[in-house]
Amino acid sequence: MKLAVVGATGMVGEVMLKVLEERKFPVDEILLVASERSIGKKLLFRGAAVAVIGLQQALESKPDMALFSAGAATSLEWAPRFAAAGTTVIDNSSAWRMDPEIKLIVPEINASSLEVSDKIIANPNCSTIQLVMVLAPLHAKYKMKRVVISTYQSVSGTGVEAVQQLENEVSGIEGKMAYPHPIYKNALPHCDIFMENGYTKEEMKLAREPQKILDDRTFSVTATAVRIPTAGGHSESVNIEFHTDFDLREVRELLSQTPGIILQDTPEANLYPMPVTAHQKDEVFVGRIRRDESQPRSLNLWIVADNLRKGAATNAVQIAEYLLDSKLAQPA
Ligand code: A2P
Ligand code: 11C
Repeated sequence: MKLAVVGATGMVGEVMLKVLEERKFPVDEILLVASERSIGKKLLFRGAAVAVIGLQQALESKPDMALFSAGAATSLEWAPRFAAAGTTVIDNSSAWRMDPEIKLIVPEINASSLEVSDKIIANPNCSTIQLVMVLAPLHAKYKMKRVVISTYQSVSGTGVEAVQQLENEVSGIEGKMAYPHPIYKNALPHCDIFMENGYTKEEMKLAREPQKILDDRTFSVTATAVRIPTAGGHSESVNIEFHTDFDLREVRELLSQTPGIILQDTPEANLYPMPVTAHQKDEVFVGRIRRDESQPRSLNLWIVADNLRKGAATNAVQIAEYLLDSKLAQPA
């Protein structure tokens, strides 16, 4: 297996390498790819120093699979070139997610829709992945009508410059600003860019991606996405209205039995999901499960996950594992 990691020097790329190692993904040769300015830089993979190469050199090496996390512009330009060369691309950018020809995959939910002909596969947005992991089993049982979500997203979702801005502000150092305002001691109702309809791009990803992943347009999602001064881990307050009524014990039972989900719902012992406890974990944590007493058949809950892991790197590696296990992508 010849595997390329495009964006290997980035925040998600670094976690991808760690996750590939941890999960013992069967790599015979790894190609670490980044921008021109990083060519020749050495990164560690499984204890060995590997030199970073450029996209053209990686393409000429014809990897069997490529995990892309180098931004939408790089993916738009280069993913089709790799796909044409026979590489199966798993793309973590927003470039292909809503393309009707491209599948948007959370392995626990819809990996079985994948076929050999899928040469570009999209990894959903981080805040979408943790949301749909919890929505999927509930939707299958009670059928959702409407979801209202507010997010509390960490600075690591924005990238290195935002992490640096928070660290600078905590230490009282003046530096480059990744956000238009201070983030320390603050909350910005502003994740990604504003669209013409007054929503942010992040809010529109949350509104649209779940329907594609669950292959159902009969429910609707509305979102407010907020950036908060946490280093890593996104949190979400979610209100779901169902068509069918539920039993709270049954909801807890269902979620606790769903692979990839950990139920943390013992409020009397102060046990509920938090970014600090979800950090470096691959699972999605859910708690604060309670009936919405303001209207029938409605539920409130709280979801937390490590946005760089299940929200990005782990989900991408799980797709690669599925492709290998089901022989949809094989070493040449
Ligand atoms: P580089 O480190 O050389 O800039 P992050 O999302 O953390 O900012 O990381 C982005 C990743 O995408 C980095 O590995 C970065 O490489 C890579 N990248 C950015 N632009 C390009 C490009 N034009 N070609 C290849 N890799 C790119
Ligand atoms: C954030 N969700 O936290 C973003 C990061 O579309 O892949 C990931 C952006 C994307 O701001």
